[in-house]
Amino acid sequence: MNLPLLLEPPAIRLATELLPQHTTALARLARLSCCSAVPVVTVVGKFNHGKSRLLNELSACDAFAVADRRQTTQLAEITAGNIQWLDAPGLDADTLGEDDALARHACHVAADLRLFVHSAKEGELDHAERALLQALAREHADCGRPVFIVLSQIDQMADADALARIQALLASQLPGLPVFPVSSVRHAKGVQDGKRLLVEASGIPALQAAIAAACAQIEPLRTREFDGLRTRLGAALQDIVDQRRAAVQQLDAELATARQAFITGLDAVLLKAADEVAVLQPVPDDAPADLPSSQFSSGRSLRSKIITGHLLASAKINLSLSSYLGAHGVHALPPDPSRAPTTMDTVLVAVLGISVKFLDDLRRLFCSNEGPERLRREFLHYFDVSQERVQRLQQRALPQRELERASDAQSGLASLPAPGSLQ
Ligand SMILES: Nc1nc2c(ncn2[C@@H]2O[C@H](COP(=O)(O)OP(=O)(O)OP(=O)(O)O)[C@@H](O)[C@H]2O)c(=O)[nH]1
Ligand SMILES: [Mg+2]
Repeated sequence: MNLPLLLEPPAIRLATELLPQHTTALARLARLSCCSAVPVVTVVGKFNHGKSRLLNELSACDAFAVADRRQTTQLAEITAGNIQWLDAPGLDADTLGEDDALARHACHVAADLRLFVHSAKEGELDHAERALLQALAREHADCGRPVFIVLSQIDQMADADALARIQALLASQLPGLPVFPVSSVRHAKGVQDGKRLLVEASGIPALQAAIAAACAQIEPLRTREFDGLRTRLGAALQDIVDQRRAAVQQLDAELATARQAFITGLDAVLLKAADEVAVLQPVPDDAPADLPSSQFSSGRSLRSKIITGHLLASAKINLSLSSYLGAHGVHALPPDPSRAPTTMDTVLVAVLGISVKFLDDLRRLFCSNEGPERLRREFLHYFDVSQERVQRLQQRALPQRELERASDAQSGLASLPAPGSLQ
């Protein structure tokens, strides 16, 4: 049997992209949402510790291959006694290949009840076993999914004391998980020879009774696990929503502050320009500039002085406005394919140039109510569409998008069908 190809609900796919560290928990949640009524019991543990043989005894079918070497390398399953029994490939600390992925899927995603098998004759758990068992124990503590420790091959122990020692060791290493000492060999022999006491002494009936009790509770167990997982994963998505919302709010605040600072500074520049224009004198009509200087020297020089004053004021205003705009990232008009690139200087000269010759225009532009209002509106628009500003808005789009995706995933998880509702 290979990994089952289940169609994942879109919310699970989305949540997995956002929470890759919770891929297995999300796969389990999806599985719980559409699982069949039959409870799934999986054996896991190191190879050669007697998992397949134990399943043969528990299921009363000789369906699983047993050998004195690394045997099970694919998932094997049968349904017997209204239980789906899954035989996972033995874990091997030395190989982290596909077998381990299959074993992990079988015990973390597919199983309702996990039997962690450890051969009593091996003594203490090794590092890989401890890590696996701790992961299983965490899942049990978080969401109530049961884990039984099965101490297998107890007939191989020298005496009862040796068995008691290893049992006590396991209980101290993993308090809270039930430990079942069993011997599949004794059980098989007891059944074959009709020896009830040997069957009892094999520990298998006690394990079967505990499995049956857990399976009788499968619906509330699955519901509890489903609710627990959904709450935990929903909280992880909420963290993303909160973080991205804070990032978006921070960027919004920065954008608003920068815009307000631009407006305030621009108003100051426009006010200063208004002051410059306010003191300019009108060009006198009675002193034409083109008459010979000998006759009208005083009038001509006054007129040209006034015009020069207008030009200077205009150039000064132009300079202060363009350097203010440049300092705020408004260097050019936004690109428009229909016309040649337009720099801000060109615009300023165009806007202010017309007015240079006519003081009335200059005054309308800077000293009226509407003129500065129009300039403010136009320059603010150029500020809003300037390259730097647009780039900052794009930076905001990324957390905003993630925020929306996390909210979508949250509502998707909230509307997943509960276990049993699709049967
Ligand atoms: N003495 C004794 N031998 C056992 C017992 N259970 C299993 N064995 C033997 O241990 C060896 C391995 O058993 P398997 O059930 O194939 O072990 P496994 O854990 O499934 O191994 P992999 O499939 O390789 O992961 C076989 O030779 C079994 O006959 C037991 O309770 N007592
Ligand atoms: Mg096996």
